[in-house]
Amino acid sequence: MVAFTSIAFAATTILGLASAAPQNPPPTGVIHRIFAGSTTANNGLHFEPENVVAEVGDLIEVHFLPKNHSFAQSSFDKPCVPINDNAVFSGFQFVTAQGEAPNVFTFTVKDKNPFWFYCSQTNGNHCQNGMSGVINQNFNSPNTLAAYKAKAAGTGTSISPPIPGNGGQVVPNKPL
Ligand SMILES: *[C@@H]1O[C@H](CO)[C@@H](O)[C@H](O)[C@H]1NC(C)=O
Ligand SMILES: [Cu+2]
Repeated sequence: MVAFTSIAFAATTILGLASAAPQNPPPTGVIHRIFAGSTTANNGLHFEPENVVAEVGDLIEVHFLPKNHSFAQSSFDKPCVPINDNAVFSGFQFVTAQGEAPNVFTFTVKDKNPFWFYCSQTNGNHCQNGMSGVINQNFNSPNTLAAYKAKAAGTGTSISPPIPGNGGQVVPNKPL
């Protein structure tokens, strides 16, 4: 029942995306939930999970916990800044005082390349303080998440990508 609902939800979401963004790969129906924020880890400056392995066509669904977080795409080489002007970016529209924000940010995995992400909140320097993660890290490469975080710790102010909501969709957070 739960699985069926998830798949139906994913199919609906992807169909919605398909008309807006025809370059999306066929959906697998698999959803990876990433929680931005934490009630326990690293004073809340944490993505859980922060190291995700996903297939092309899988859906990433970012849920937001308290504080004012975002989900933004960077490169490995330059943590805490957008990978380019077209970086995936949730925007800051998921502020919640308690529990999960009413909406989630979703996007489809388009390839198997490492996808580095960070929270671009400058109030408290979330990225410099460890709020980052990766989808499809190359485990044979020295470009590890630990290396990214170490580099992030030494960077200056974070920068948000230019287009809030870019590369994904803001949809209601449906209970499982
Ligand atoms: C959330 O953070 C962003 C970026 O720092 C800021 O522009 C926005 O006003 C904040 N929203 C709230 C409700 O605090
Ligand atoms: Cu944050």
